[in-house]
Amino acid sequence: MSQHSGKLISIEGGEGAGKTTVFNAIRQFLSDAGLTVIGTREPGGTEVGERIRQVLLSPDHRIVPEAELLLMFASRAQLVRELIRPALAEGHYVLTDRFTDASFAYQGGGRGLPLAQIEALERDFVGIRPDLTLLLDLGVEQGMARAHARGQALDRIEQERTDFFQRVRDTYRQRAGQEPERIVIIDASQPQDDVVRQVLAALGRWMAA
Ligand code: T5A
Repeated sequence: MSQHSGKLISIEGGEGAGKTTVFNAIRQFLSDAGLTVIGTREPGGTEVGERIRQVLLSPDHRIVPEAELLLMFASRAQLVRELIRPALAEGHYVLTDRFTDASFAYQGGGRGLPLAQIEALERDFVGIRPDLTLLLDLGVEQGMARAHARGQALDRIEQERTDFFQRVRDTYRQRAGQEPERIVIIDASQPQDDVVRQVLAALGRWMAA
């Protein structure tokens, strides 16, 4: 994976894990420290990527797992070249709501696509991994209850079954076990303020290291 002077931080987790609050808190924390932070999300983050996101999440489409994987990577390839690489080259912080770990968890763990295919796409079309990943870990039932409590219609992926989300969670946790230096597990079942406190403490430790 290539070198750069900026830092890429990703937030990951299952459905309803609370990424939105954590995203805003990290962004504020880094800005308060005088750093330039560019926030983005996946799938999406660019004009093309946001169009791809609409296709991916619309409940109106039936998308086969292979097409889903390639669309996630199409959005990511656009984001990396258009926004992430230039920002990192300028020495900025990039904060993203999801990145390639989500493809390993959802398309690999959830859909059962071969790991080697996802690794090849990552190597050939992404070429960077986050410097730090905060994994908001939450039981599947609790996450879905929160997603339902939002009162909005569920998107195409949120309509999946419990066993799909259990495999997603298991894959995220496995990856954290394999890369403990990069992926920090945060207990997202706690009250929101405690989750944010734990995230900012982990971020502060990482920045001081
Ligand atoms: N995807 C994505 C793939 O399959 N492969 C990929 O490669 C990529 C990049 C879109 C979907 O695409 C999939 C994963 C997703 O299914 P998304 O936009 O990140 O990804 O959408 P979601 O994960 O669906 O986002 P959610 O909005 O469901 O999750 P969040 O952001 O984690 O949840 P948030 O912050 O909105 O919180 C949900 C609710 O819970 C409450 C909040 O107030 C909110 O109402 N809440 C809490 N309640 C109690 N205690 C806490 N600690 C709480 N934290 C939040």
